[in-house]
Amino acid sequence: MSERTLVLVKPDGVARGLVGEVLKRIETKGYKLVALELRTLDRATAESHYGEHADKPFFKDLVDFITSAPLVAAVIEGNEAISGWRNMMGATNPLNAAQGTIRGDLATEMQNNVSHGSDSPESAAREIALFFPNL
Ligand code: IDP
Ligand code: MG
Repeated sequence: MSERTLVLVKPDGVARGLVGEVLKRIETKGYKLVALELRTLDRATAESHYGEHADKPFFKDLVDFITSAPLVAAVIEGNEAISGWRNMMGATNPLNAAQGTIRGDLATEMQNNVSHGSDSPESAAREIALFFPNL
């Protein structure tokens, strides 16, 4: 079933020049880009985006990180895009992410793991509306 999901190339990925690498994987896989923007997040948007983690010990550092520099936000569309993109990213901790995945190939640290993807249809709808309210 065709669905949409939110993709972020996080500030570490943008700073390291990995936007092209990530977008190339998305396009080569066969997903369609339906929105794409370079943006520096404000704190309120970041705290809303990561609201499910508000009580975690890493929350403040995570919000500091995600607002620290520009990121790339995108919406991609395709068959089973939510789980498909999660599979392409690999495990949250790059040390556990398989080779061949974005985090497995391109990252070494849990926080600075290059990319984000929505984890369910509900979070995809919420996150897409947060980043691209006009979509
Ligand atoms: P996900 O990005 O794979 O969905 P989540 O558990 O939703 O993983 O965590 C959101 C983001 O918060 C992660 O991608 C990572 O950047 C950061 N994060 C998660 N757990 C930790 C941790 O234990 N220490 C530091 N940062 C973390
Ligand atoms: Mg998550």
